[in-house]
Amino acid sequence: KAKKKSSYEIETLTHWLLKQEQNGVIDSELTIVLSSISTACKQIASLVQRANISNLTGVQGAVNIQGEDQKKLDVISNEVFSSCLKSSGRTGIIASEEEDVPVAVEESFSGNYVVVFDPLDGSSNIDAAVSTGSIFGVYSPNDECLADIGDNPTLDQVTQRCVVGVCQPGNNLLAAGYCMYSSSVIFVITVGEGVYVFTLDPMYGEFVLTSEKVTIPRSGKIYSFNEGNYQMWDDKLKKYMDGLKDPGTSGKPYSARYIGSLVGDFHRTMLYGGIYGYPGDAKNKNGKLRLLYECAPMSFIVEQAGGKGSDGRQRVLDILPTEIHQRIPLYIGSVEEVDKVEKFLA
Ligand code: AHM
Ligand code: MG
Repeated sequence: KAKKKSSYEIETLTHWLLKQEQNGVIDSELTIVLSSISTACKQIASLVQRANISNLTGVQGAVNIQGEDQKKLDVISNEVFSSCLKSSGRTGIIASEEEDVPVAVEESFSGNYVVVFDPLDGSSNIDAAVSTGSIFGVYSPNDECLADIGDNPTLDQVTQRCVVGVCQPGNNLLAAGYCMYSSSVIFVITVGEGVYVFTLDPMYGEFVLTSEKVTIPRSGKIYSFNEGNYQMWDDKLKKYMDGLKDPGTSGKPYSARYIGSLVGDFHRTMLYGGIYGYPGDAKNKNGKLRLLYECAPMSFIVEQAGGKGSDGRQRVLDILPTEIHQRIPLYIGSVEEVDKVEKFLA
């Protein structure tokens, strides 16, 4: 007979991670890396929540390597993430959307894991207190990463080794997740055995398990694209989009939902079904989203939930990055919806 669960019984993220370790799904080093990521997310959640009060809205005045204005909170969140990971002592290389190149964690603290992250995605929403998020992925070091480069390598050699270490296909991801800063703070994670959702309990200050083995509906009539770019799209894509708005025999067109924050738009898509897309267009052939920090981790998560992530032609997780800030078109969500757009684009 199954033991009745007490209504006071909760499962925290820390407990869940330890259970994964006990079951041999992750090792103790990865447990520490993931736990330090969750600490960074808690810290960013509180910074985001108080941004207007502590004067952390607005731009920093700097432009990142990708030519984008950095917000004050982009810069601070990057520091929070980096320092949590460095002090975990289990990370060897970290690569961030906000840094020019991946960095090797100093010898004295370093471990082996390679962590890629976008510390504050969708930060254009911050000043209006609309949802944002952090996205992360964790890889094992590849052979190139561990290659001997002598006792006194130059900074260039170290950087080069980091770049090669980070440029792995999403297929190699050991863990990926995101944290959404919204009406509640939601931490979503996969270690390759399904998708688990935790909610930050403001009373306990802990992430508490709220859904396990989440699955995305096979289809869903919600689309999430920035249609402002429509005129710059390829004709095939325009045709697909026009079709979604055609009520057809069912009498109901698809609904449009677009926050402009990948984490929020993705989270809704995973729960309700449908499709999120950021296509390439006449101006930006590969769209906007980054393979390493955004597309690959999200594709790992969606596949773990039974969905699909594609660049329109191939599976995102099969793409080998050739440069760290590489962008790709992204179509992600319910299997049938992603299949449908692929058919149009073929
Ligand atoms: P960011 O990493 O600079 O914040 O940009 C990524 C964001 C995504 O969260 C979102 O899906 C997309 O950019 C929105 O772009 P657009 O404003 O072009 O629709
Ligand atoms: Mg981003």
